[in-house]
Amino acid sequence: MKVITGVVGNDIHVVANRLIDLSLRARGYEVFNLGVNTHLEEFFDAAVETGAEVLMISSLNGEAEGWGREVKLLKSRYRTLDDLLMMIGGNLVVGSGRTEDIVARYKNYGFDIVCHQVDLNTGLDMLAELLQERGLQ
Ligand code: B12
Repeated sequence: MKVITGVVGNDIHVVANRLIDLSLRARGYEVFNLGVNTHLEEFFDAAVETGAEVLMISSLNGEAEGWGREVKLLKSRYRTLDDLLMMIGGNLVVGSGRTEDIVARYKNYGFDIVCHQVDLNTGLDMLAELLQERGLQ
């Protein structure tokens, strides 16, 4: 199972990105890590190029809030990405907010799994569960 990962926008927090890379590999995924400072289009380009099944985005400084709004529009330009499982985690707003509201907002942007301030292993368990539900693992 191929996974694209990276940190969206002008976000340089790299530690979680390294942990995500290592943890995904330890769980047997094939990882394409785009690193920090990655723009949304670059994630979709990489998904097309690699044929990845999962896109796992991090945002630590919270700026994903701004990028999130563009997900549906951008994704609709890539006809081959209809089945791409979209996941996002980290600190998903600047400042604070109610987790239920934040999760609902990002689901509306088009993400299948939203992990606002959820630890990595819990998030990876959620991914495994959804892949199993969809008969992909
Ligand atoms: C180290 C650090 C920095 C370093 C980064 C060094 C580097 N190259 O990585 C420096 C000093 C450069 C920095 C800069 C800034 N930072 Co900073 N930084 C931190 C700090 C102290 C630790 C981050 C870290 O590495 N944690 C360790 C990792 C392992 O934990 P984590 O990042 O939380 O990730 C865990 C989970 O979130 C989860 N996770 C992450 N991504 C994903 C994705 C998925 C799919 C899943 C399931 C889980 C998941 O997994 C990880 C392990 O469980 C945090 C505060 C904190 N205590 O968290 C602030 C923090 C992230 N920074 C913050 C801010 C605001 C900034 C600056 C904007 C400050 C400024 N005014 O300049 C700049 C941003 C610059 C930029 N362009 O992005 C804020 C963000 C606030 C927000 N979202 O509202 C924080 C939360 C501090 C705060 N409380 O205000 N920062």
